[in-house]
Amino acid sequence: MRNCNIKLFVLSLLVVGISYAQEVHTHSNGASIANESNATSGWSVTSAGSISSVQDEVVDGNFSMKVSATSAGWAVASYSFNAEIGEVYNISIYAKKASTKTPGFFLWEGFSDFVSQSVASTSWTLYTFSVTASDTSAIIKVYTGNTYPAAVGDAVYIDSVSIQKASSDTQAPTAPSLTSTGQTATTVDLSWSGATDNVGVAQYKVYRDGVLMETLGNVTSYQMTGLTASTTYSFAVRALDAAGNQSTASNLSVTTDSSADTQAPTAPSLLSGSHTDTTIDLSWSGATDNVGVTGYKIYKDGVLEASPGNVGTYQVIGLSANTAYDFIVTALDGAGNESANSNQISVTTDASTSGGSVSVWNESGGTANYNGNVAIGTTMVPSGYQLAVEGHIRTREIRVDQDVWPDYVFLDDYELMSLAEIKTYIDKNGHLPNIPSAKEVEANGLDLGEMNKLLLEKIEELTLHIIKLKEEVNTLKTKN
Ligand SMILES: [Ca+2]
Ligand SMILES: [Ca+2]
Ligand SMILES: [Ca+2]
Repeated sequence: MRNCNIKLFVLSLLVVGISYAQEVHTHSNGASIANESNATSGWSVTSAGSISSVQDEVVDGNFSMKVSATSAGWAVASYSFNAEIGEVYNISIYAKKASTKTPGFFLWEGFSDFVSQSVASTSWTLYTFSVTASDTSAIIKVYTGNTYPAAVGDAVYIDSVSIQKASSDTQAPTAPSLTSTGQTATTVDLSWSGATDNVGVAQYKVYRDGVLMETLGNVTSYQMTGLTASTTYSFAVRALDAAGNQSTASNLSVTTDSSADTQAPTAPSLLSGSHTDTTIDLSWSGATDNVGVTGYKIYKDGVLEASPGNVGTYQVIGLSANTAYDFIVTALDGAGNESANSNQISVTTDASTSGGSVSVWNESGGTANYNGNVAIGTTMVPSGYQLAVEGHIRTREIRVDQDVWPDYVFLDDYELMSLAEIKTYIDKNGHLPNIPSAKEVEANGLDLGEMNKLLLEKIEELTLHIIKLKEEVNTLKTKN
């Protein structure tokens, strides 16, 4: 046991020792990961700028370094190191921009394959370079902005600078953790995380059943395509650093989906909308499918009524008025799988809008009204009338509005026919003057209001004649 603890202690010393022994960035300053200090030693800056050790923004340790532009011109911080021509160096630097300008790693010297990188984020980001030395003096540079001249206040932070000769990195990354985020009949989505390296993970290799399928950059997901349905595959991913050291493989078995879709959609939820005497509007929602709903079936009273496509509404037509119908809807997928039944709803059509049923009446304030003509016991209403009854009417009172009443008989200028004239008229026509004949009444019926007016007219005329006769009788008595 004691022996074991000693071995572990020695091993941990060895690991730490190897990690930092490879560092070429050996100066003690705020950006050093090996021997950090509150200093900027090893770094120089152009006359237009300044470099300082700061504590307000730190990604590693207690200090970082801030490069700021203090006057017009390029503000550039540089770090030089002795390089071996032809050697590959893995360089990693955390950086974040500290002004509106876009700082970056531009115009490094002494490398044959340097590619610049901008620092576009205000969050700490790790920038990695794998560059080949072409000179014994190599210089890495940080610019406070990408436009000339530098504006006063342009600034960038850097921290945790690592420069390592690739050939000296013998420490492999840790293995990533591999998961599957989904699959179809022919694809599997792979995702991984957690791989770390003393210098930096640079690549991932993806294997299928032990065969290398793809070498990827520093990404964390991959979709494996061209697979066979209902088949179990063994996938593996390894992390690599820039020196080519490979982590152990993380393995994962995934079985692809069946090619035949045998899973029916879920049942939709059915609602009724507006309806008339011959139509009912149905609507439904909520059906889902593992592949996709492609259509619906509508059943009316248990019989298939229609098979619309992938819609959510349907108008059932050609229905009978004032009739109840039951409806059910099912969902279909592209493979023809049919869902369970939706809820059943019962809808009654409106009463007919043609043929004089109650639905043509409107009710307002307890009074039903109708704008057309009404025929009772017959099918027609004569022109000029609005109500016709073929039969008897029994009631307690009928009141007939009258615009003219025969008071005119008693006016001075009323031309009262003499009894002789009346006799002549009766002898000739067989009825009183101004009174309809039996033939006219038989043909046109009797106008109650008009007839009462005429009868009163005749009574008034008769009264005048009686008064006149009385006067004549009195005159004759006097003479005798
Ligand atoms: Ca630091
Ligand atoms: Ca490594
Ligand atoms: Ca399905």
